Amino acid sequence: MRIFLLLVAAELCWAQYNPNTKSGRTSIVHLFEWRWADIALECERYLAPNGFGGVQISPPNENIVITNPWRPWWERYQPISYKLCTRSGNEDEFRDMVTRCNNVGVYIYVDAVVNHMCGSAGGAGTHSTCGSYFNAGNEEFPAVPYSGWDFNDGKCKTSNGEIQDYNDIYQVRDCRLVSLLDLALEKDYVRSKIAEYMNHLIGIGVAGFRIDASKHMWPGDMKAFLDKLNNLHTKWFPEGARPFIFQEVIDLGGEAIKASDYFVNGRVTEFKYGAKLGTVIRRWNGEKMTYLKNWGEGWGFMPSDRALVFVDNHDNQRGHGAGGASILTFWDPRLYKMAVGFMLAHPYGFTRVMSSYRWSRWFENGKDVNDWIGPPSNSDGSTKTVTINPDTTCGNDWVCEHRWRQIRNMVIFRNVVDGQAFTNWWDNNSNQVAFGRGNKGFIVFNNDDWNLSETLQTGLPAGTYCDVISGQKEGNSCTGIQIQVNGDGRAYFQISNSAEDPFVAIHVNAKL
Ligand code: QV4
Ligand code: CA
Repeated sequence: MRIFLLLVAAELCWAQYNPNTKSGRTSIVHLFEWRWADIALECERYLAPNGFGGVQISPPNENIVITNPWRPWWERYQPISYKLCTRSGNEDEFRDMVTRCNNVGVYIYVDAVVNHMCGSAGGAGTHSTCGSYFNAGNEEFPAVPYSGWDFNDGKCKTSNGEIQDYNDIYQVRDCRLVSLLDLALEKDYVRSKIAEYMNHLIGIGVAGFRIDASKHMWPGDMKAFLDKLNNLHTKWFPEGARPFIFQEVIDLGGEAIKASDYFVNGRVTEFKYGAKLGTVIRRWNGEKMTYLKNWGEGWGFMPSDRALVFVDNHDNQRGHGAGGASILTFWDPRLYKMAVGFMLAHPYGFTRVMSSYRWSRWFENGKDVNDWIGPPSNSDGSTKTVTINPDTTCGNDWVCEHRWRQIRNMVIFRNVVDGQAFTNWWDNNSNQVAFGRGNKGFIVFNNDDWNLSETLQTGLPAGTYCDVISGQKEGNSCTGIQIQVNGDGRAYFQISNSAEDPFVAIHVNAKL
């Protein structure tokens, strides 16, 4: 009995920090702006067979339609109601996606935009993705319904009602973020409406939430609506399972609001991770890969079991949000693959892979003036489907980083080494480094301007392994480089600094 109670207690403690992914699946992918119908197919044809644990989706609730500029991606961060009706699809398509993904063990994580509704200059009318009437000037959203009483106007003390100073925690929580009408989350009515929306999603079968703009909500107000959430659907999840919560709080240090203020509610996005890793891989500011030896808490990051980590996200890959110029994205594919490879090999944090679309960047004075461009779309504004080319890459300008061989194979690597210690670190005091994960996997990087040629202790059993970066194991052979691990666990590695991908990764499931 006592042991049983202890187990129950352990389970409950883990609660909202537990991603709820199927055992042995350790990463999720953000399918930014994808249609629900395409996500359902992707779960079945690609994500499940390749060991992805879940999908972060774009906000599923009704949003304002913006035509100047033409249908920017960011219109989806301006809610009009909690009806499931967007460019990604309607409620039927949403339900079909959740059911089909869940049935193959790939779970859905919803981007919940609950700090605010649309911008103050949003106008009045039915220019919304489901045609619901609203009046931004009067703060009327009858499809929820919210009215003027449900917003923070009285509470905000700045001259124009906007956040002006990020060091004033009252402004950041009670004033408007870029004019977005700020909900009065201290009201039980507002909390209940938000919980009702989230419980509707839980009832359909989602596994958790990214909570947008968490920095702009009081942790206690968030706790109040999170405490109203139901347990997950028992068709797919264990009895008593709690929704996974990860809060978007950008804390690069130096602000009054800290990521740790939010640990009570769930995990938090660790924005230092991608900003620093980009700096190291780019070798800016005298950084070198040798310094990654104590990556993680050693770099001043939050505790690993509170962190949601990523190399780039939908904001900072186009200059929104935070992180700055160091952020690596698909636009720098060679360095990007190394960064994502490092992230997926390293035990720190719960990992999210980004999957983007291409847009025509246009820099003026160092800023991309096309950072607003929405997903690949038809002339009527509808989002284009994700087509799949014969070589498994995506068409219609969908980048599908998660389908790049190097990234997909590292998602599998992370699953294989799950739970194994960080071991056998080696470095050349510059930008050649290597490390293992117990006796399951080993990875070697050469980010220097000269060749790497080393015999290293891998910790792996003797045998012939397929490098999963230059190729992989197919049948009983390797499509890329082979690595011979000797009886003493040592293996010889040779990586040219001009290799297409200057890193090598081996694991026990890719052994001949
Ligand atoms: C503009 C001016 C205002 C002015 C207003 C008048 O900036 O000062 O009062 O016009 O109409 C868009 C426009 C923005 C515009 C605003 C309101 O870009 O110029 O205001 O709409 O019309 C995304 C985009 C934003 C976009 C927003 C809403 O990034 O550019 O604003 O969606 O459409 C901080 C936060 C963090 C946030 C990050 C971007 O702490 O929480 O900024 N990140 C999340 C999301 C992000 C999203 C939001 C929050 C808002 O990841 O994608 O913003 O939901 O760091
Ligand atoms: Ca707020």
